[in-house]
Amino acid sequence: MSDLRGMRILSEKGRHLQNPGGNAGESVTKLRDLICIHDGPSSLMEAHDPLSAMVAERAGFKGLWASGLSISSSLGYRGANEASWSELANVVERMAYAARIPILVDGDSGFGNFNNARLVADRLRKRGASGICIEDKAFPKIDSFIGDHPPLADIKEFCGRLKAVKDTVPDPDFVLVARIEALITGHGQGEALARANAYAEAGADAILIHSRKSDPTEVLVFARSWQNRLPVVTVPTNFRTPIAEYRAAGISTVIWANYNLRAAIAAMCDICNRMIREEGTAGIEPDIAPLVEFLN
Ligand code: SPV
Ligand code: MG
Repeated sequence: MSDLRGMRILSEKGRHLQNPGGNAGESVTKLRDLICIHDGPSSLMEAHDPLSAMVAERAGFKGLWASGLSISSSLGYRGANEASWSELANVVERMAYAARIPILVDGDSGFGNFNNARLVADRLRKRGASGICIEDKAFPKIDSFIGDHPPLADIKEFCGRLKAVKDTVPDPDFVLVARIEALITGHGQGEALARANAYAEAGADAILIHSRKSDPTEVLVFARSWQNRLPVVTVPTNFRTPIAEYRAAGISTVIWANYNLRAAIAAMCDICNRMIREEGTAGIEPDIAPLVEFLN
């Protein structure tokens, strides 16, 4: 049977899907604390809707990653900027309303040039986000794990996007994470470090370094060379590494980028298959959340 503790707590606390307590305000500082001060690594758990946000919060996660890929998938889009920024903002607002822990939003490449990036960041903040991550690719982006690598954004142009976000979002605690795709695109450590330096100068609060390899070596090498000039965030989507290794390399934050969505897909597939096979629901009833628990 699946673990339904999260769902039970929702009802025990009388928590409603629409939580007027919301996320805006107090939680902004908490994301900065998680990413920038914590002696880490902190964990940000993926959520793609209010329900997954609440489940993650109730399980004990201190912060959320509003994953572009997961939100796109749950809305029926591919991870290729098919969802508009306003569709993303609608989901983020509902998540922020449902959970009190802070949300770092995956802003893809910023939905355009510097002007789009600043507008999206500001609107997301107004709708409950505590920070945004933007990556040094062009718009429209394609997911880093799909197909060939598109060219990296020009460093100066990408710095313009970062500066525009910093200049526009009035809250100094709103966290701007600059995501570097140099390793994913095979440009190597030198390019990644040059970009990290430029993005720090442009005002980023943290650097997200990503890898497509099946082990974390290049991420750990980057983190050790970078020496925490800004906090380093990483996304172990392709590798299973003990947290202690990230800690030893000085990594501040680990993003579990798609685990809630993948868990939900697996559970839904299992239940659908069993209902067809078993021609009834008696067998599955003990394994799913009781109706009353998510109505409360
Ligand atoms: C996402 O969750 O959309 C991400 C992280 O960007 S990853 O899929 O690992 O690139
Ligand atoms: Mg993404």
